[in-house]
Amino acid sequence: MLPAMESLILELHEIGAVKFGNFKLKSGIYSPVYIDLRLIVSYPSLLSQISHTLISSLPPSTSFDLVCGVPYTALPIATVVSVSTNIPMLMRRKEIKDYGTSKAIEGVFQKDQTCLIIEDLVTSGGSVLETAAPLRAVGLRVSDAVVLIDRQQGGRENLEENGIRLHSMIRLTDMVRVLREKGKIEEGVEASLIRFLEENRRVSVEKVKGEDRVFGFKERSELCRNPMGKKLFEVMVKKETNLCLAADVGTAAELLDIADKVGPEICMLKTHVDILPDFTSDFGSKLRAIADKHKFLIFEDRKFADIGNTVTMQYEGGVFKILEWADIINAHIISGPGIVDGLKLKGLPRGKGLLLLAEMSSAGNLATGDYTAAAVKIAEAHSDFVMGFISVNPASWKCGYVYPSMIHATPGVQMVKGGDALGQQYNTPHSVITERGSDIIIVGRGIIKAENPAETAHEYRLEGWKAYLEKCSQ
Ligand code: 5BU
Repeated sequence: MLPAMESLILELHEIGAVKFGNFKLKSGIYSPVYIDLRLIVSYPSLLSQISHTLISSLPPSTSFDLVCGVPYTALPIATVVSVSTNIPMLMRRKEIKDYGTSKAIEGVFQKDQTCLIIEDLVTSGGSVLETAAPLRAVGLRVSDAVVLIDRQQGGRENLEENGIRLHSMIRLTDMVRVLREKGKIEEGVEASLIRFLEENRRVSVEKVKGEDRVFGFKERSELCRNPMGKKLFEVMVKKETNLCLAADVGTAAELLDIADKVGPEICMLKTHVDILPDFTSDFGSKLRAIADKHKFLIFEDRKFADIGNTVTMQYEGGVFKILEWADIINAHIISGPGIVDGLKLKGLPRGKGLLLLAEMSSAGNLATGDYTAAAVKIAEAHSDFVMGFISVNPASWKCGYVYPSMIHATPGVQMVKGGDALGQQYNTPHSVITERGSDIIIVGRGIIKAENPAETAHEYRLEGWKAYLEKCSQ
């Protein structure tokens, strides 16, 4: 260990930032060590020393355009780093109170810039993730975090799983060893700390993963870069519905009729325009008028799958001219990210949004595991146009953190779990929203085959919204 690091540890102990005893932590467990780095603001030369050492302890290959401290304790550290390196800083708001005007991230930045997160102390890594989420949601890249003290309780692993490398200046075990060597603590204290770390090796990953649950639709709309995603969240909040009708009826006339009847209950209406035998070129404008009347968005479930150049023509041209009337479309990622570039070329200038098929509801489908993770990667790289996913069980995704700005819409929903004769699999609204972690229920035959579709849609709407509120209150 460098002498400078040793003197830093001694100084932290000296000012009482590191205490030994038996302390009850927030999680309820007892720890033999307690670290409170809020004190460092009272010791300017120590603060300056910490900030300089933090930056110089980073591997030379780490490059970044901006720094952001995790509120609150790391804010002064980040400020000193910013001033001394002349690298601009951003601030993350801890609470967004006024959703209309407040921003989650304060400061000047451009999409795709890289932001280094600065933190004082890492236990589970949850606070770093809470700061990484809104940074990533506004289009910044977050791949590294630097911390003064790593408590070695799983933070490094949890962050790694979420695509963030943790660089720590001081590990708790090294700190305690130095203090013991310098005669500041007894041998027994070091031994009890090592025992404590062995027994509490990994602080709840579940909690870290569940951190995004605190974001409600309102706050998530603030984080959206895609204008249609933002609008969908706003419609959901305003109308208090997360129901999408899959309007798979026999004719265009029937579709317009059911759209008008069910319109007040839904946030989105999903079409398969190529199944309508009486489609005419005024279909789009007629459906648009109904959508405007009842304030829902139109989602054409076209499932584009070709190369970028072809999908631009399929989106804009042909008989259906989907670009003219659909607010939202979806696409497979089987052909690679070029499909998103192609659709974006036409859709983004007109404020449209894209859902990527990360999963499917049918039995035996191949959109699983690495395929799903690849969809998430592509979506995050195009978060100006991709507003979310067709998902089935996002709570089970192994790819780690997914931007809270991304909306999950799930087909295969009926009041009773089951399936049809052709491989469709149904889950209930409650399970889809709470256990499976989705946002929107997409219901087709459960509503259109009902005796009274409008009444049944109302029931689905209540079920879906109740489940959303339940999830928020957890
Ligand atoms: P249902 O009648 O609720 O089973 O209709 C489901 C609708 O969702 C239907 O239009 C399908 O084309 C659509 N769907 C789906 O069921 N599963 C998927 O994985 C995708 C879309 Br993507």
